[in-house]
Amino acid sequence: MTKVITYGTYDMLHYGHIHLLERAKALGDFLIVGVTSDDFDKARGKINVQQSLTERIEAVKATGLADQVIIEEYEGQKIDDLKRYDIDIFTVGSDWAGKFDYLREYCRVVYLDRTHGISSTELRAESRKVRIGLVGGNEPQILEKYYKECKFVNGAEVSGVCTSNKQLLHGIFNAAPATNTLEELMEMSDAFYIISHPSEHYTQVKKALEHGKHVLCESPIALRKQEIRELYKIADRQGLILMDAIKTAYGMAYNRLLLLLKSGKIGRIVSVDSTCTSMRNVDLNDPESSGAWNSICAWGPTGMLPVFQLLGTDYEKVRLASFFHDKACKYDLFTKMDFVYKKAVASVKVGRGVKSEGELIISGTEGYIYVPAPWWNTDYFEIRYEDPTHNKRYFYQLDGEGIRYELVAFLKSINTGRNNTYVERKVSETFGKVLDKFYNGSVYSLM
Ligand code: C2G
Repeated sequence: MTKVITYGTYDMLHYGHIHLLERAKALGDFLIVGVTSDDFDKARGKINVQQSLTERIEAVKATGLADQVIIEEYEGQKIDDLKRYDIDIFTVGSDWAGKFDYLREYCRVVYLDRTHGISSTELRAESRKVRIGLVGGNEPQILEKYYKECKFVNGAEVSGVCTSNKQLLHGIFNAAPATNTLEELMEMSDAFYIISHPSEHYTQVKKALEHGKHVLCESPIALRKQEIRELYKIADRQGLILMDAIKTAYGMAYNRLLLLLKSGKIGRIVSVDSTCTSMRNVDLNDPESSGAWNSICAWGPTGMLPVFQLLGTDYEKVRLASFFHDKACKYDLFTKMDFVYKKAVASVKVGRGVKSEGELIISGTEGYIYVPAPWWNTDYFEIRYEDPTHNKRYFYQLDGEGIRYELVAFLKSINTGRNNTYVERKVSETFGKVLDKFYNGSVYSLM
């Protein structure tokens, strides 16, 4: 009996795939089809896959051509499979010609002609593009990153840019039309990514939603809990997607870390300590009028994210202490937030004018998690125990700092009408609760 194996994603299965499977089947007596797992696709840079693994497997099975379906989960698995299933022929489309010659050591390798004129990429692109308007303030770097990352996301198209920093428009965004106001951008866009100064978020997000546009807004989406609630209400009423943009929430390492912790890897969680600081783009002589974000807005949501996602949002008490730039107590160069829960504590240190080690430590009754600086941008973490021989290191892929996955989630939400955000609404509202306290002046001042 001649055993044949072939692999693929088989997203939105089309006649190119079927034609390949038919010829693969004809090469022997028994055909095994390896369908790539979602994680493996992400790791090899395929982030735009529309269907879930189960849907893709079902589609392959429905062709009636596969005698067995397996899942391809890791780099190098093909060699394992060839041995494990005693394969005679490995085959794949000619778009991979030469790439799998290293498998000749184990079996025959056949490249079959790729069918012209059809591909999953084209099928995905055919569904209507979402035109995203980018709205920025005075801090250009992040806006520029989103502009670049949009290019990697199937179905996203930058419609235009509006920012108060005019110089920026000429350097970076020469390919996208520039406008002066959000209103001008409204007509050309289906959705917005907003990273203007936090004091402008509420008005801009509200305006966009009222005009029927979906919004991905850099967190915090407003400075008051009530305002945040109101914005979500408008989005619900209008049937629109409103999402907090926190790229960290979409990183694979961060997500795996949450899952590991929830499965009890370090026992009961007793303390979460996170620190986020940066000095870039802050004119320390006059941070307010230079349009820089203060510490609690720039880093607060990211810093609080693991606290609320691990310990919940029902803390008993929070105490804030800030080191302010001036007596007006508006621009905090540094803030420390201490949360007390019924059965745990947390501390978050954020700084845009004070520097510290940007690490995340989660302490439990059996061990702790250590995420080295900059933890919010990580592809790696460690679980450490009293007995170091039990320590474990975890490595993951991080493309585009998580922004890419965030945009994919935003688009998926828009296309399916179901919010796929990784930042729960409760978490988003609780950022507002802490900000209320800060802006009400309930802060211990370190001046
Ligand atoms: N294919 C084809 N003609 C097309 C499109 C795809 O013959 N018009 C073939 C591909 O060459 C591949 C199979 O159909 O053999 C599945 O294609 P994809 O789903 O795009 O999967 P791919 O990314 O090529 O994965 O480990 C993964 C495999 O190496 C291939």
